[in-house]
Amino acid sequence: MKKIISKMTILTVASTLVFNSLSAQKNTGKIKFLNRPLIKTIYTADPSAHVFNGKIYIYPSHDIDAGVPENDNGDHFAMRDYHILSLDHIGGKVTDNGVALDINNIPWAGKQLWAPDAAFKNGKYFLYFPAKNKEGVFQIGCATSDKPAGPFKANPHPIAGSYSIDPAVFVDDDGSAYMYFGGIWGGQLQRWQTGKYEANGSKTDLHNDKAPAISCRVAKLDKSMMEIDGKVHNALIVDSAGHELLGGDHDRRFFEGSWMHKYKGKYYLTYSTGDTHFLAYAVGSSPMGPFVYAGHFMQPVQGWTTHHSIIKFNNKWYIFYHDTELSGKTHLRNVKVTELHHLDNGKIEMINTYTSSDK
Ligand code: FUB
Repeated sequence: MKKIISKMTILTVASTLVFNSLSAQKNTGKIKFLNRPLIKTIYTADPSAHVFNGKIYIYPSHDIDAGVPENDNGDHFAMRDYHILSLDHIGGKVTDNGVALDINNIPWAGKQLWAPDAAFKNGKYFLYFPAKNKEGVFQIGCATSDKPAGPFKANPHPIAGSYSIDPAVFVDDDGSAYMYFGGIWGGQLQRWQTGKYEANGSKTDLHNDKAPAISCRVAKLDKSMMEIDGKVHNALIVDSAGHELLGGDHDRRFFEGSWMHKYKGKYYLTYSTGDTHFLAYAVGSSPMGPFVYAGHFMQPVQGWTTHHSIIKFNNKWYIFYHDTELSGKTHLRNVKVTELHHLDNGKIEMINTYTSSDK
């Protein structure tokens, strides 16, 4: 127990030091944010971006101050609806397309509409979203529309076999669709280790240092795009020797917020390391994994952690992410975008979301 507490203390102190040093640098005017918020009229987070009909659509969480006290489980992230943003090109005007889906119109959902994603197939748009059901257990729902910005109509039940949070749907070149999902701690993934929800299961999975880290889940979607086809698998992240990353490997292990993109025939699984605040990536030859850990590609942002997506638009790659520039509060975030660079050796260039004003 002592060991756990001291480890947590070290982690907390380390992240506080990073945060404080960034704040100090900001206060002295030495560094600036690399990018400005894409929209300032509402708080937005967890931006899942897609290119539909030549336009960029962003499917974010819509952060609100719901008056729920902050706690360890993230109950203060009490979002109630989704707004979809759109823009014609990077740097162009960002449109808030209004409410696309409200929690009152999701029959099974109780609370907390967290990070969504979207996909398009056979003339239909699909919105995938996590919410706590009426029993307080996160599951993933699907809603459909004939327009990319909605409004979306929710299916009456969550996707059978889905659980936890942060769905990211990837449609491969052959039309096969895969859903990556899961997040530990407040996202409850650690409570699904037996295949059933263990209400009294581990709170975080941050203390099983010697066991393989709980990994992101991946499942193939069926032709309807609204159901899982077959089994849910672990998207294994291994080191260069083929060993699964361990729970105590906080700098590299999966925590939440996965995304998939394909580059030069390889599958790049990108994700947040959570309590150590990095974005990391692992590369595989199949969308189901395993994925070999390849490094970090984004430094910590202002806020507790970030959540991202990656798209190719007009032959350039972009990453959408969030920080807390507008509010300074962890639950009131704002989405941003910056260019992402793939290097010739298959690596992704590191992004620092702060920039020196001297540059
Ligand atoms: O927005 C709520 C949660 O915070 C998301 O589901 C996580 O990825 C984190 O960004």
